[in-house]
Order: sequence, then structure tokens, then C-alpha cells
Amino acid sequence: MSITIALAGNPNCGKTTMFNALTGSNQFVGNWPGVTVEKKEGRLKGHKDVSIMDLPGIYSLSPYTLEEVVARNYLLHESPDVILNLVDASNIERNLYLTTQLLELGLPVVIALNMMDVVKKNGDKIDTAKLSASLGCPVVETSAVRGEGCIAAAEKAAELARSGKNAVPQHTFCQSVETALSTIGDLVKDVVPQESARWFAIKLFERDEKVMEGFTLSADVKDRLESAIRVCEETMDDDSEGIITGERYEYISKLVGHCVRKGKTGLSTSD
Ligand code: BGO
Repeated sequence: MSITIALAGNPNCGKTTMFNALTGSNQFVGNWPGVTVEKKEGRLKGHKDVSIMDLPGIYSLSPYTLEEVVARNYLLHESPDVILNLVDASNIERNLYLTTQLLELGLPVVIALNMMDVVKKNGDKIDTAKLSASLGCPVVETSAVRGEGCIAAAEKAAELARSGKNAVPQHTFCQSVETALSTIGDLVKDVVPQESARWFAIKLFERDEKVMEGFTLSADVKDRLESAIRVCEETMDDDSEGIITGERYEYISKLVGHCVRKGKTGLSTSD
């Protein structure tokens, strides 16, 4: 079975370095259809049947930049077999914001916890087993610049894809949001793919216009959807997008508090 691994991560997390370590000179560069965003694809070294698709560096799966739209359209419509999510471990809190969204897509996900050399140099400790259990996906430590752990992370991703085990997101929002998501999920269950139903429900809750445009919903369904969102917004006294963003950050902050122990220097690659 041939496997396609989608490489996803924030800008500057080390994705180019990782992509080169994984593919060597075996890569093809072009543009994503219709846009001037670079598209890179290559074969995993030593594995003729595993290809790596490098996605644009993004902070979120929102619809606000060309890169985000290209990346999410690829993940939703081209069905890669697995996502290899590169996380800059020295900026873990910021990077996990994208991770929480990738986990909701219903695809298998492996996290490559990159820049581990920086983390170790700073004297920080990350409990990767706890992080993996908390997020619901495997975590592999890497240092792309040293070539450490890269192939192992990609091989883990290929193995997970072959096993067919999708990520099971462990994060839930507060009761009021979950009630709205459940109502929205029921309203659109016949038109959204089952495996990515949670991601779609969240995007519809956020009134993501690009997602909304992708469906032909009756006026009655649209009204019921809007009223489910409004009830939650009134309860929470915030707009729906702000509610989701706020809860994601709160969740990530707690998660990092449980899994990361800071050393003395507190430096990251962005310092
Ligand atoms: C420069 N560890 C460390 N320490 N650095 C890493 C690692 C790692 O595991 N992985 C990548 N880097 P990209 P995106 C640089 O270019 O792959 C470094 O945007 C410099 N350049 O070497 O480009 C990598 O594709 C001058 O650093 O990331 C690169 O995701 C001084 O992280 C940077 C210091 O990697 C971004 C670093 C002129």
C-alpha cells in the first residue's frame, strides 16, 4: 500500500529542514493549482512507496490566508493517509494551537516534536508520553537540523497510516459549546464526511464562510444553525470564533503546564 504523508506545521518550525532530511534530492517543486504558493513533494528515503507532501507553513486552519486555505483544502479534499505535524518544541504552546485543529480532521496524526536539541540545551523537560496520551496521537522527538529522529517520525506516520488508526481528539469544549456542536452536527450529518464531522461542526459554529459556501443548506437548516450559535454566544457573552479560540488556548495552556517543565534559561528559537 503506497502512503502519502502530509507534512504540516507553523512557519519556522523546521519544516524545510525536515522535508530535506526525509527526501534528500528526491523532490519535485511546483505551485499549488491556481495560486503562487510553493508545492513540494518527495519520496521518503529508503521507502519507494511513501511520498511526502510539504504543506505551506500555517498557524491555524482558519480561512484568512491563502496558505491556510491551500493547506486545509488539501487535507480535506485530497485525503492524505496521515498527517506528520511538525511542532517547534521550544515554542510548544504557540505550535499546539494548529495541532488541536489538525487532530479534529479525523485523519491519523503523528507529532514530530522538533527542536528538541534547543529544549534540552535550555534544560527544559517535556514528558512526551504524557503529551501523546493527552493529545491522543503518537509523539516522536526530532532535531531536524541534526537529522535526528526524522526518518523514525516519518516511518511511525507510515505505520500508523497502514494500521488505519485515526487520531481521537481528547479535547472537548465547555458544555454550552458542545451542545451547539452537537446540534450543528445533527443538522449537517448527511452532507459532511463522517470522519471530519467534528472539524466541520466547529467551522460552521465559527461561521467560516468558505466552509459554509461548500454546502447547499436549506434556509430552515441555516436558521437552526444560526440559532444554535446565538444561544451559545449569549450564554458565553462572546462571539463564536472568540469562544473557540479562547477555549483552545486555555486547554493548551493547561496541557503545557502538565507536560513541560521549564529549565533555567527559558530561551526559544524565537528569542
Ligand atoms: C536557520 N533544531 C535547531 N536548533 N534548529 C532547527 C531545527 C532543529 O531541530 N530544525 C530546523 N532548525 P526551516 P520552516 C538559521 O535558517 O526548516 C532551524 O520555515 C539561520 N539561517 O536551520 O527553514 C533551521 O521551513 C541562521 O534556521 O523552517 C532554520 O518551517 C541562524 O530553524 C530554522 C540560525 O527552519 C527554520 C538559524 C540563516
